[in-house]
Amino acid sequence: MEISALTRSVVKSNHALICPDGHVNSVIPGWTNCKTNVLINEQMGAGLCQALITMEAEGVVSGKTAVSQLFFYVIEGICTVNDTLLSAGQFVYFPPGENYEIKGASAGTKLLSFHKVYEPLEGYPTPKLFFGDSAKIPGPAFLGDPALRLQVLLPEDLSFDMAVNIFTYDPGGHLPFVETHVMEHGLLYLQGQGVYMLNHEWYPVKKGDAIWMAPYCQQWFTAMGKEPAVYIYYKNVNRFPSPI
Ligand code: UGY
Ligand code: MN
Repeated sequence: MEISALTRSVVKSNHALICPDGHVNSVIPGWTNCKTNVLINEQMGAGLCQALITMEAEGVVSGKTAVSQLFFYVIEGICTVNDTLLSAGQFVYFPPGENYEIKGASAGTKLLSFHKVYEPLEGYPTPKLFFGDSAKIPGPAFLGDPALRLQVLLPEDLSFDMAVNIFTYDPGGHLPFVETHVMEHGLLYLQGQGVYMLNHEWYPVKKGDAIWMAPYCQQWFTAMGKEPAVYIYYKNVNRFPSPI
């Protein structure tokens, strides 16, 4: 018998692991006939919001961005975003002040969203709405290790203050060193499993798990099992992190 009092999920001051067994839905105005799990947000001390949306028949996710930019990635299924058909692996970026409408989804379609308040940069235009396809984005070896491949989904352009990347690790592949950095991460496992070290604590992780890493949360990962481990993650970038 499953013990319902046990979970792998933890919420700590500088990191969190949120596993599917703990998901509780939120009602979001304008997001109807869908299940929305807000996995990470400012309430836990984060500088981003990350949500998982599961569409039901007749599901609609619509609204207008205000101060935040909004990124949607199709994990599985199909849907129409502002009249453009998207399927698994495809994504869309909405800058602040943009109307969005997602509908026509097959029941069970899963979307991941990242939301971040946009920080303008003098001399650089606010990015424009655009669509992309992770299948068309190259995944070069990370820091010279062919067991690790990194795909960068958003343009590497100073207009953007956030990055969204997909990291693929062959079984046994691991980060080359313990990262200690000011940038924050929100992350979702798309495939496989492994062990994450967060602030010197060790967590078995797998497909469906979400992780929040606050600035300076120390981090290291190794993939386990018979298939590559794949996660998609957010990172704040391109802005000076202290007042000037
Ligand atoms: O981009 C990154 O900082 C990345 N290497 N971090 C991570 O995967 N935890
Ligand atoms: Mn990192």
